[in-house]
Amino acid sequence: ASSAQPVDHDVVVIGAGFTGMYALHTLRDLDVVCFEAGDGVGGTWYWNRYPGARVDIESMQYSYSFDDDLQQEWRWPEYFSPQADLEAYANHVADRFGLRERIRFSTRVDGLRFDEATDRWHVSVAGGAPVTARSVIAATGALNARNVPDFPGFERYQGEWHHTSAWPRDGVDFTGKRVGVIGTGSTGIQSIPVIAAAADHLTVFQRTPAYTLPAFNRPLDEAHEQDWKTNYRQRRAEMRTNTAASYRTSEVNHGSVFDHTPEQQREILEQAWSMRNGLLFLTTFTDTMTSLEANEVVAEFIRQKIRETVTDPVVAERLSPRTYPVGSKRICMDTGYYETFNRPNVELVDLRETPIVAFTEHGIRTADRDHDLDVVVLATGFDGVTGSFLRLDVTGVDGITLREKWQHRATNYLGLMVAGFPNLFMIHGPGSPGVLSQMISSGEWQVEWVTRLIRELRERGISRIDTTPEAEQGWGAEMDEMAEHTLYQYADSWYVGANIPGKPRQFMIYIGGFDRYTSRCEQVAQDGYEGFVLTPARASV
Ligand code: NA7
Repeated sequence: ASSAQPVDHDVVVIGAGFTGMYALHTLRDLDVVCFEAGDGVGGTWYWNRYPGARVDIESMQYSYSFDDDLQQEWRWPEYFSPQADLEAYANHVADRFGLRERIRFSTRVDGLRFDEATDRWHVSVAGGAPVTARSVIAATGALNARNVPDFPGFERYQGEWHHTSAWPRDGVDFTGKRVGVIGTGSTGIQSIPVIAAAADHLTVFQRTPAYTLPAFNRPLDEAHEQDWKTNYRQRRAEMRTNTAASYRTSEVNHGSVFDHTPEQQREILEQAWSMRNGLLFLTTFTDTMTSLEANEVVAEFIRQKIRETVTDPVVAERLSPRTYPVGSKRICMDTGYYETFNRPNVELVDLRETPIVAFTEHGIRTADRDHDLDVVVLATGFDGVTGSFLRLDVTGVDGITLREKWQHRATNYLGLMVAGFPNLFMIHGPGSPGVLSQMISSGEWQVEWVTRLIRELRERGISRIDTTPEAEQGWGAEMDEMAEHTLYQYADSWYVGANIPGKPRQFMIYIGGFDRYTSRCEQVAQDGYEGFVLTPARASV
């Protein structure tokens, strides 16, 4: 064969994280190749190896459900797994199901172009030969494109710096060092206590305080493990039919906040506080995420906890979120976060009072003074939900790029496809429940829906599936309608793209619940893929 002719595959999977690996497994009888930018599997749990990185959903449920032997045999050492255990699990799955030979590691996809003559995607990769494929599954992750803010003078800084999602494999030695952490989202909140314990001095640069709950992490006890293993079948089934694809360990729905006296509210919230589940904490009362007054009761409960924990009242007040409802930014789960601010070597800088003016050669200059720092840690998050897809540099029908198409809004249908980009399926993309669900289970579900469709198209001789602008409009209206009735729109979070300068503001996540989402998608499939246009393959010449 001529070397100019790219090798053709049935499917290209982009990303060997949890959903990409499952797509490979599900399509094991087809010709599938997976491109992975990292040199190992695990995706989010490969990249985010910063100190204290840990999942905030219990591991017995934040794991694959597709293979009963796997879930019976695998042992999670801790209730909430640290990054290393999740990465080890990903490696075990890759070996156990023979996925590795179809993954090309250290290979970043840097271009996708749809060829309308052949109904195939041309996939180009950095430093490698391009390939073609009928379908592409972009399993690139909702939190993958890292955000390195454009700080004035950043290039002048002579010290060491790391973004938390590009952490050196061998770690960073903080001994005897003056360290600065910028960012107090989930990542900052997990890393700050660990860095504080290792560093000589830690300065935390906080722009917006977060609401965080104690994780109460501990080694997984055998009784709890056995309880799960005995009941896995039924619990997994239950998870597939609830709002967050996650298992409720106890009855948490107590009606409206205002059905209760202040004493009762406090008692119920105390119980929910110790439940170790942030997503479910927000559903303790039915109106926490729909009424500002109800939300304030829950928010004030957390502020009271901060005041009880942090000894300096000025610091406690700075740590207390007041500008947005609890839950409208991702709620965090921490291990000793507020306690860390009682340490003598930890200092909190409130960037609302004293903003960062610039980086200097030796550190960070805020409005009031210079902070000399040996190491700066950027816990500044991601260009969430859309960033990883845009980075692929996608060109669809009529030469329209995804960047152009999404300039004003990340339109899509069912969170799975974008009109004008046929045969390209997104997992955890905008319009899907993604980060408001337990993502391994909701990812499994999306992969199953997509791979079933890919098979069906093959059997029916369909070479092209696309959605329509009308279908996108309908889905967009449905998304907006649902978001309007919630408090999520009130925070400048990555949920709405507000953390990235110039990004269009839009609530990107399907908020109607995982259960409603899955029944909508099932209905669409049953109705012969309503909202999609299926084109049969042209007779070959
Ligand atoms: P997040 O939650 O987006 O947090 C990023 C943090 O960095 C947040 O506190 C930001 O403050 C701060 N930030 C971002 N840019 C700047 C600049 N320019 N100056 C100062 N501070 C800044 O990212 P994470 O990695 O913590 O968590 C991402 C998700 O991973 C999380 O939600 C979980 O689902 C898992 P801001 O709030 O924007 O004022």
